[in-house]
Amino acid sequence: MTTTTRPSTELFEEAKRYIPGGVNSPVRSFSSVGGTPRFIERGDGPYIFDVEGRRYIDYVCSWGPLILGHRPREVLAALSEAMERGTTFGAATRAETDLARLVVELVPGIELVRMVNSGTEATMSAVRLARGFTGRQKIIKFTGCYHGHADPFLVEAGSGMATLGLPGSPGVPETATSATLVCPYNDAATLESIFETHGPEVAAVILEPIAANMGVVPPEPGFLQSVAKLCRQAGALVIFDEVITGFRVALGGAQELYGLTPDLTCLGKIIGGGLPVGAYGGRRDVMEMVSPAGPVYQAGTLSGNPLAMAAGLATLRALKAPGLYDTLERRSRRLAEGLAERARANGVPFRVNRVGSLLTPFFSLRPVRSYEDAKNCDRDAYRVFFWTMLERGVYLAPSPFEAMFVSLAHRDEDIDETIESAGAAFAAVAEAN
Ligand code: KE4
Repeated sequence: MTTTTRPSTELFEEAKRYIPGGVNSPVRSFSSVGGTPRFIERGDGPYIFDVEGRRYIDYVCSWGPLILGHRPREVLAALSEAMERGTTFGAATRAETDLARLVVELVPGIELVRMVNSGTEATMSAVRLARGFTGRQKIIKFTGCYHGHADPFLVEAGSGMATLGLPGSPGVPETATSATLVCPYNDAATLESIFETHGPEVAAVILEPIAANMGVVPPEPGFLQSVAKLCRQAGALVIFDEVITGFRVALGGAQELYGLTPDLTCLGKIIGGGLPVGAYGGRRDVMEMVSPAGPVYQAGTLSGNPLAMAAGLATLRALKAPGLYDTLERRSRRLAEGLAERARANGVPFRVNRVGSLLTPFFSLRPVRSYEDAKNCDRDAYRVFFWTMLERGVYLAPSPFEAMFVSLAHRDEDIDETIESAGAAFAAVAEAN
C-alpha cells in the first residue's frame, strides 16, 4: 500500500490542474462547506483514513453503496475469484443472470431488469422507456429530487444541484427540459392540478419514494398512494427512483417498506456493492420494449461487467441474512436520538429526518417536509457542525442536502463516539450563533 506524506491541500491543488474542480463529482469538492476535501487513502469497516493517516467514522459510505461497510470480506473474496477469470468480456455471462434473478426475487415491482453502469443511466433509460411505451412526451419530477445528471432531470434538482444552487445547468437545451414538469414534493394537490392540465400527455412521474437529495424527506402519509392513483387515472407510469433507497430502507426497498409497487424501478449504489452498477426494471410488458427485445434502444460497453456483478451478488446475498435490517434500525435510531439529545442539551434548533439507516440532520426548528423547508434550514450551522465533527474524526456529507448512511460495520461504540463528538459540535454551533 503506497502511503503519501503530501497533505490533502497539496493533492487538491495538483488535482485541479488536471480535473475540473479537482474532483470527479462536484459534491466531493467541499464547495458547500468550504475548505479542502480530504484525500482518502483507504477504508476499513466503518472507517476511512485520509492521506495523512487520520481516521474518520464514515457516514458517507461512498454516498450509499457501502451498506456492509468498507472492504467487506465477502465482496473482496467474490472480486478476487472473479478477477482470476478476467475483468470484462463484452459478452453474456452467468453472473448477469444470477444478479438479475436475485433482483427480481428481492424487488416486488421488478419482473425483468437491465443492468447499466450508474444511477443516471438507469433513470434516463427508464424515462426513455416510459415515453416509448406510452407514446407520450411529458414527465413529472419533484423539486429537490435528484435523478442523476441527464438533461431532462436538471430542473430544480437536489444533491449537487442544490448544493451548488444551480437552478438548471448551461448546456441543457430548452428542448430537453420543456417536457419536464415540476411539482413540490409531498404536494398531492399540486400534482393533481398538473394532471388536470397535462394528464393525457404525461408518460411518467419519476420520484424518490423517500427523498434523500434535499436531505432525507420521507413521503407524507398518502402521498405515494396519490401519485399512484393519479398516474393510473391518466395512464401514466410510476417510476420509483430507488438508487438510494433500494436495498437500503428494506431488502425490497421503499416499495417493500410502503407496500406500493411502481411500474418501473431504478436502482444503483448498493446493487453494485461499491462497483459501478445501475439498473432499471419493472413490469414485463413495459421492459420487453427494451432493445433487443423491443424498439426502445439502450446499450453499454461495460453493462453487467463481471467484477461489478460479483460485488453486487456478494452484497445482496449477504443482505438476505435474517435480522440485519433490525440491527440497522436499532443502531440508526440510537444515533438519531443521541444527536437530538446533544442538540437539546446545547440549545441548538435541530431535528433528524430518518428512515431506517438513511438520515439527515437538519438545523431547523420546524419540520422539514419539502425542498423549500430544507433550503430554509441553517446552512451556516451545518458548516460549523460538519467541520467540528470532521476535526473530531467523524466524516459527514460535505453538504446539508445529502444524507448520513449507517452501515452494518458501524458498531455501538462507533455510534457512541459519534454522539460524543456531536456534543462538542453542537456546542461549537451554539457558540458560533
Ligand atoms: P449516479 O449516476 O451518481 O450513480 O446516480 C444518480 C442518482 C440517481 N438517483 C438518486 C436518487 C441519486 O441519489 C443519485 C446520485 N446520488 C448522489 C448523492 N446524493 C451521488 C453523489 C454524487 O453525485 O457524487
